[in-house]
Amino acid sequence: MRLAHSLVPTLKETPAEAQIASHRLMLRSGMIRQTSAGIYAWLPSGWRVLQKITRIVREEQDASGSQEILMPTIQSADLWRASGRYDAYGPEMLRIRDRHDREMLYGPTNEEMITDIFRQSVKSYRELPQMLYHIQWKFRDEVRPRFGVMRGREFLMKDGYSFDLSYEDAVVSYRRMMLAYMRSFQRMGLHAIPMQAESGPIGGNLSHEFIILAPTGESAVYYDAAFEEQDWLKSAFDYANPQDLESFFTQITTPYAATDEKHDAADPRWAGLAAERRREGRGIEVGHIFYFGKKYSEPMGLSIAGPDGKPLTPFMGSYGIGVSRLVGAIIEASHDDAGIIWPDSVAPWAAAILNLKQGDAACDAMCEAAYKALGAEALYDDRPERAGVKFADADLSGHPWQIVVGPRGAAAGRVELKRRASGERVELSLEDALAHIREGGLARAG
Ligand code: P5A
Repeated sequence: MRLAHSLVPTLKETPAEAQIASHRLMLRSGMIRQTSAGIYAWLPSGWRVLQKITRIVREEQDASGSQEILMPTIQSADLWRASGRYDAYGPEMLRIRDRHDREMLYGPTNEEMITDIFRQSVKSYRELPQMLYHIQWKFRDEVRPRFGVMRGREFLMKDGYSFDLSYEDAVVSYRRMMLAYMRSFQRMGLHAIPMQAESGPIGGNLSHEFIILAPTGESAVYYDAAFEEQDWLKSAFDYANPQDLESFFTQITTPYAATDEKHDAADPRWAGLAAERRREGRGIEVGHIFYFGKKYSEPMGLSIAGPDGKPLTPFMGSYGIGVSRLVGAIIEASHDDAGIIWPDSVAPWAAAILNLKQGDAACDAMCEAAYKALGAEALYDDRPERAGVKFADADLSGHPWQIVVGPRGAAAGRVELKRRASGERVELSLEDALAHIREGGLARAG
């Protein structure tokens, strides 16, 4: 993308309303703009990050065997009456009336809707197990929307739902999702910890939150130091193998980790832990999974024919990832005083090309060549701005690589390549710079 004619409205000043780094940096780097309290428009760079996160989530969901669908944002109140949650959900639900005075709502989650779709179409035990997901906007009229996209009113969620014939099978589905979640977060450069959690308004008795440690996180958390040391994904686990899933689940849930609502100082795994291995901190909840058995399938009359012809009520679970919240969480985990430091996998563009002297024939030619070679993964800063402004904006926006083209270097056929994360810079030919970006490291530069 050429920056001169793009909507990337960076700000020099720190917006007064932003209390935490990610919110500040998202506003300052022009990723989002608030349109109402807790409701945001995603501008080009923010939207690109959101799409990259979405793509990772989708790839891991598909790999785990979950089927992608798309359900509407608007739901009928009747569905929620059938499950008994319509009144229980309270003022967080945005209730709407259509022109026929029918009660509708903007979905805060989709357990009822998916159960309804399932009960209309699935009739036999032979069709189970199944797992379905969608990536769709949700609305929760939060009392205190804050921290930008971290606690918005409208936000993007990946929500998945599992249907199984028995409790044992449902546990396998739950573990499969836990593995898919850990792989997704790892690909985004995040270190997530699955913690025993309360199930709240979703219900059920087995629940884990996926927490990214950050001092600005909203949840207080307690965990074993093992989570700072071990790479739980170092062995290969196969989604299709229940023993693999069990072994993964056992390894990752054996050390103690709990959010404050579930924290139990008397739990032997905590009480018996050496003081220097106990960790207390704060974290951001980027995902939450639930097993709730027949909580929705029973009251909503989801019944299928079992092997003996008798009706059978499926055991269900639901699985959520805060896709838009992740944008903020990744920034909380990866920034410095100058701005964002994007992990390569979710950066809006792999590289920024900084033309330090717009109009200089050698600079322009070299920048155009770089832009052509990198295609959609490049942001070309072709604005008629001073070099200092371009440097500051590139650091603020966090592009993993910067290709800096100045008149002296360009005349000699050289560019400067900067790695945002380490600050390392080297001068080399454009070809070598492009090769380093493609190979993903300055380490091999020589
Ligand atoms: C699981 C999927 C559910 O809603 N039903 C379908 C279950 N779980 S949850 O924990 O309530 O939400 C899932 C994830 O969504 C993110 N999230 C939010 N993100 C931004 N702003 C909000 N107001 C917000 N509320 C929830 C969290 O990451 C949460 O883990």
